[in-house]
Amino acid sequence: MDDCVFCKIIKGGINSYSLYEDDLVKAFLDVNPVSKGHILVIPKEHYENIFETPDNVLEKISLVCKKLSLICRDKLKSTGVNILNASGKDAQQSVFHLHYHVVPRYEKDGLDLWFHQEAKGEIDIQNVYDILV
Ligand code: DGP
Repeated sequence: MDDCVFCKIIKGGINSYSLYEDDLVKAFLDVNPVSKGHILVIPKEHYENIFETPDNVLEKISLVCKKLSLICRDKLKSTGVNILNASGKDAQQSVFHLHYHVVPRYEKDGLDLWFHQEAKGEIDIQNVYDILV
């Protein structure tokens, strides 16, 4: 993918603060950090989103997210972590190469990455369940 910024990072065409790399996965600091130690974990192959990504790659990404969360806890003294993925334009994905955000959290860090909207009362949970199973 010639125009993909993360493929360029993988190929070395764009510099990054690389923290981890193996045959499947690379991790580096996000260029626009929302917290101290905000990291992106990506597959080396170009997969657009979670729907396209093979299971073994997702498994590896998950393990790398944990490994880096522990490093942030130990070295940056973070006291929590949010691990976030946006898959699809309607989920607010902006770079269309799969990536997981590892966002270390700190006491009273002022960040708010959680749901606060009212539950949508019009959603019929039984009906949704019946469709899904
Ligand atoms: P998302 O909205 O989930 O698709 O997040 C994309 C993230 O990618 C955003 O936090 C900024 C980061 N990003 C975009 N371009 C670059 C880049 O060239 N280098 C690095 N390190 N991060 C980038």
